[in-house]
Amino acid sequence: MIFEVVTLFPEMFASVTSAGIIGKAQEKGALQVYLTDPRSFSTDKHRSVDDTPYGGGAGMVMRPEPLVAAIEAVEAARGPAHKILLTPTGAPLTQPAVLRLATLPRLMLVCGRYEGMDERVRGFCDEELSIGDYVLTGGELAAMVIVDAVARRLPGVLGNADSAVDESFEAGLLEHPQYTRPALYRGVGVPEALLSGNHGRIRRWRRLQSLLRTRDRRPELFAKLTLSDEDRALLAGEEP
Ligand code: 21W
Repeated sequence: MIFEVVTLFPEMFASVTSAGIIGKAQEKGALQVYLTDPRSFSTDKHRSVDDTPYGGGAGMVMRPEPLVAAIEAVEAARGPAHKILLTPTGAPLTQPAVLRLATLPRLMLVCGRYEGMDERVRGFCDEELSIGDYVLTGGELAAMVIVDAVARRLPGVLGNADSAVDESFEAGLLEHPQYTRPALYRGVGVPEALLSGNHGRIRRWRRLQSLLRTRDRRPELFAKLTLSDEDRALLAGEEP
């Protein structure tokens, strides 16, 4: 997978590209991240990338020309990409969207700064994504979230032990609780089922914990689940 990031702050991406699992995956050749600064495509003498908004008001708006020139130069140099505009008004990122993006050969992540970007840039992108309902200072952290979430779904990025871990989240459930040693920590023990050595009992305990957590903490996810007969029996056994 090739990630193309268009950003005024390419140095922000060092943390993603040089550290941890994603850094390793890049060294192994499982993914590549190219960074392109639209400021290099600004043609005025001050290399400006923003301007005041038509109609007035506070703040600055990113000019369309340097951004679109950067998008076009990236595709001319390395080939067509699926182009994602990062914007607070985009569709919220979900794990199904992450899985869909992980099937594509080349993703372009177009980041804005200032108070937003000229509306006409939208027409040059294939979709618009947000990472949630809170306000960031730019699209860079959102782009890094997408690189991280998509990269860990690529073959050869995670070890086999890790790759099954989010199956329950991808099935619309929250994870069950986990414990490691010591068996007694500051007066708090480990649930007896996990110490039982009975694999069937452990699996049922974990399934029930996932169901209960989802029901209590994320009722909107729980409402979307199709419960199996076993799920209903587990929940019925739990409740008086
Ligand atoms: C913050 C851009 C506020 C635009 C009238 C019209 C990308 C982001 C961003 C930013 C505004 C994402 C205005 C979750 C985010 C991002 C910077 C609004 C004022 N007035 N996901 N527009 N949250 N944020 N501009 O902030 O670019 S994905």
